[in-house]
Amino acid sequence: MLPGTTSGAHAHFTSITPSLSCIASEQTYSGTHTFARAPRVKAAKAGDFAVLGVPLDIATSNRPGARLGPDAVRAASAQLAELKAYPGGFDPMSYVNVVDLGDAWLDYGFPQTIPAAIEEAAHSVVSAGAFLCALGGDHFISYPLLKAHAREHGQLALIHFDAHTDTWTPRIGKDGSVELNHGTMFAQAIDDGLIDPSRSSQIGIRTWVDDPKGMNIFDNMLVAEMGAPAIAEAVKELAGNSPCYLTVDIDCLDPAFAPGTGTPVTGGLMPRELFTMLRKLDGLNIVGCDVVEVAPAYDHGGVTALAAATVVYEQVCRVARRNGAKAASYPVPQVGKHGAN
Ligand SMILES: [Mn+2]
Repeated sequence: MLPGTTSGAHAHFTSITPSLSCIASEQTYSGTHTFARAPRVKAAKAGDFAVLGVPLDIATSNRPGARLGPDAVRAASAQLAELKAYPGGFDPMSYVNVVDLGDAWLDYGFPQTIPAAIEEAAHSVVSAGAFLCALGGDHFISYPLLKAHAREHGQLALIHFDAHTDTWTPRIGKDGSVELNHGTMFAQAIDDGLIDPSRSSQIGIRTWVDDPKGMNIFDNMLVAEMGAPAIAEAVKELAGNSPCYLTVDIDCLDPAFAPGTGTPVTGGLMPRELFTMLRKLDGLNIVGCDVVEVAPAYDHGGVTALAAATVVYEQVCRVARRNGAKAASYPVPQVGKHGAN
């Protein structure tokens, strides 16, 4: 019998609220957009998992459109609020106080003010003791986000899923400012001492950079060769107990799975590989994260936004496990007990 029905020969529907699983109180296809139906708040507090949109796409080298990424990811996340987590079988939102801060306000008329605006918006969250998860936006946003996190935690290990290393040589302006370029900011972050390349990993890479600047590159062929679980173990060993910043460029996935992005590169990760690796990062001291480069105009059926929303949801689940959520699993089917027939 469905919830909300009455028994008997003439069972009829009554009002069905909340939804079937009783996790979200709005239906998957309607309602306002916040991440996974989390409450919209103006400020984060200690212990919150705070989602912040960073709608920037003027640092992109190819197709723009990632400024519309945060809203697409929020819309796609609605269906993740319907059921318990898979795998695990728990409601992560009951173990983690997820809040949605809306989007950072960035002045497109004065682009030189944008890096500091992002850094301050992020630092207000991090310094309050909340865990920040930023929704891009193009990948340049990771540079001011790293600055905000390094102010609280010191030098970070970068855990970086991407088709691109984003360590091409940055140009520095006459006033010392760093160019807004989504392909150079990790080279600058290394030069600034924000990240320790020897502790950092780049996974899924399938573009060439002459100088990897000491980063550990697990390129796409190595993922295929070693397998996702072994890669995750290697990444954890390299990072050790460093504070880690996780950044997921959705173009780490093959364009077949994530067409809605500005600079797709073919021959990429499968979602199954990405999520296997992400789920095996438990135990790392991840202090912040972002998911970037979702450009809905090039998406098909919302698959890219859904993959990005699921990356964020996986981070909520990881924090939930750290907060005591016990992950269940389906029993392994006992094949053969009915005999050869
Ligand atoms: Mn990329």
